[in-house]
Amino acid sequence: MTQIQTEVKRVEELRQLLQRASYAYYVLDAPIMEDAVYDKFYRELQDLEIQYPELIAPDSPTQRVGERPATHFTSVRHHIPLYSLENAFNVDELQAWDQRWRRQLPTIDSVEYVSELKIDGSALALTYENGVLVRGATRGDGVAGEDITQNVKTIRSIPLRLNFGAIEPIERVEVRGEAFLPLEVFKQINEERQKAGEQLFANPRNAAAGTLRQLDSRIVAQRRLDFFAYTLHIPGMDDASIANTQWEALELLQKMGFRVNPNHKLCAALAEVGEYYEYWDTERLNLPYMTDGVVVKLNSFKLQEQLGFTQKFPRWAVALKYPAEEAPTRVENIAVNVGRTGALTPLAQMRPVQLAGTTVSRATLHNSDRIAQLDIRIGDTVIVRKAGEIIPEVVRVIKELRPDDTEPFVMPSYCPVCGQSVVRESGEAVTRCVNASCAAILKGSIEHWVSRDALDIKGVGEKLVHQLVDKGLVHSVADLYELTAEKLCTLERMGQKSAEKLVMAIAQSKNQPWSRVLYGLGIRHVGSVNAQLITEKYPTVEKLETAKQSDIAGIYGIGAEIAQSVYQWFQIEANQILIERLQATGIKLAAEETSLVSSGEQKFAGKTFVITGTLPTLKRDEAKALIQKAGGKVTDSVSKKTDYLVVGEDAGSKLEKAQALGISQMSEAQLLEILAEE
Ligand code: 0OX
Repeated sequence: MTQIQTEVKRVEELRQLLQRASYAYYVLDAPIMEDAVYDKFYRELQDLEIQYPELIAPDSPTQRVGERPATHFTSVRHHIPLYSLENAFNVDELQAWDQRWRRQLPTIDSVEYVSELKIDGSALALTYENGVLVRGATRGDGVAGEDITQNVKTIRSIPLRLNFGAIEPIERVEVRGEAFLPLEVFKQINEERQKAGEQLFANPRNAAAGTLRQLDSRIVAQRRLDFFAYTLHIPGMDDASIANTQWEALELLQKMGFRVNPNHKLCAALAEVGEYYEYWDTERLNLPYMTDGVVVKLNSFKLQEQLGFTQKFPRWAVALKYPAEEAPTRVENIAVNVGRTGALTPLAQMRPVQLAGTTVSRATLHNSDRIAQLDIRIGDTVIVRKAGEIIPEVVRVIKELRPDDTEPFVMPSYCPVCGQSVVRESGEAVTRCVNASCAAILKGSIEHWVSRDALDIKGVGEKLVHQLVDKGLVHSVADLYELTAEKLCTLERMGQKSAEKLVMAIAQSKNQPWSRVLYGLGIRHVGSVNAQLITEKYPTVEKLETAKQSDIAGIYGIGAEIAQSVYQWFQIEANQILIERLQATGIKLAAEETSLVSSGEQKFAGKTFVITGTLPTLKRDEAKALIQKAGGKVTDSVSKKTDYLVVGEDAGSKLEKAQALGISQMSEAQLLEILAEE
């Protein structure tokens, strides 16, 4: 075997191995390989693909990491339309559906039904050609959706290549299913968004749909979307008897490598469907994902075919929905909270009401636009919903029950905490207090500074922060470092020992890395991930303070909005003074280790690179610096000594020369991916 033949074989071997390991992990939930072992094989495959870019295939496990942002999604017509489902809201309506289809086929007596949980996510249509995923599309209007293939490829439980082990290879396979965000991931995303001062997703469905429509698939890759398959279309499936029933189709989907929700049930009579519905009404609250009903399908494909479709729905299926978790209650007051970013958030204080097993007495009203849109007033009877079973919100007002003397809500013109005028910038929904010394903003920013992902100061909680601010002991986070045990002892219920412990904990936080400090400053849009990206590029505060906005925006993963926010923060004099004070306390405002290479390993040691053409996000100097940080050398001209050519747009003679010399090429995305790998 020649060298290249051996490498081709190895690439194929590695892909199969990684594919099997990934399937075991993400679909079967039964890992067969240690993470470190997986990573080693993954790296080996990646290295081979860098060396032989011609071997990169669309179904390679390395293709799941996302690509550089798309400018838009193209519209694609579905090969087979995606129908929606008719709804039934109780067992009577389920029976009505059953009678309706029976009228059309009066000779049919007993039938089998398949009951499936109705996953509350976003429907996807996947196309496989010769076993390889070639397209992933959103539902859209059912006839045409958006091509989101790059995003779909980042979902680990969606196979990039079908396992045809069980059946004959098929030219084209269409699979439909539901992409969803596990509740835990949803919660985590919202926590991060809250910390970064960004608008929260109302529920996991919106978060999943929003994620799928992200133009930057690298962000999608981080969001850990999951997928349950439920429909299999194979042209000619009926006569080839690949599957004759929905039950068999679900089995086949599983064999092909898809994750199928394990809670489906074959029911011999409608009464069994009813029992299934009752059972899951409460049981579903223990599942790690959202469900909003049961989908009931006639099992036989022959019957499905005979019944066909109405304009909108299949006649052979129905969604038996659970009642939405909504309840009426009365708004007793509308309070206005001020958060650490100064944002004024109206909050409905309501007569307590039971919702999804918990008592709800407060609901966010988001902002004044939302209140105006719904016209919520004190005294109104409203419908509250526990969106995503997590954040209660007001859905609508029952105007018929409005008392006579109500007034429309008006957002205060002054901050309810400090009394200073508030501002609402044009185009923004949020009204803000911009008084840097507002006690609410101060309390919020100190709570953020001491929080787990920031300076992580144990023992300093919300209550203590309030006491410190109210007593005038702390006017800025820098003041924390001037607290003494004596000063702390003046607080209610604070003993000498606890006070000393606190002073120690605060002092220890000076050892936290620069990235945490930057995150702790609470700059809008700078969550902990962004803070890391920024501090990798700007290893000292001096460099960041003097950076141009456009340079910050050029950081991989950081957009214009974040860059503007960072840039503006450092222009404010009070913030510059804060930085000086922090510097004086000995807090780390510089990175100790400045490498993007997290393990500190010199990935490109001994390798020579040439960069050609315009790279999509990095400037030439930035790419050079990254390569050098990883131990690589960057030269200007291509020669036999060049190991890799990093290729951008409009590459000219260097590319030709590299091709002639058989030198490996890589894109900016590949370069960054290798550098970012643990
Ligand atoms: C779900 C779900 C949605 C088949 C023909 C019309 C609806 N959200 O979990 N749809 C379907 O089936 C299609 N099944 C499901 N389980």
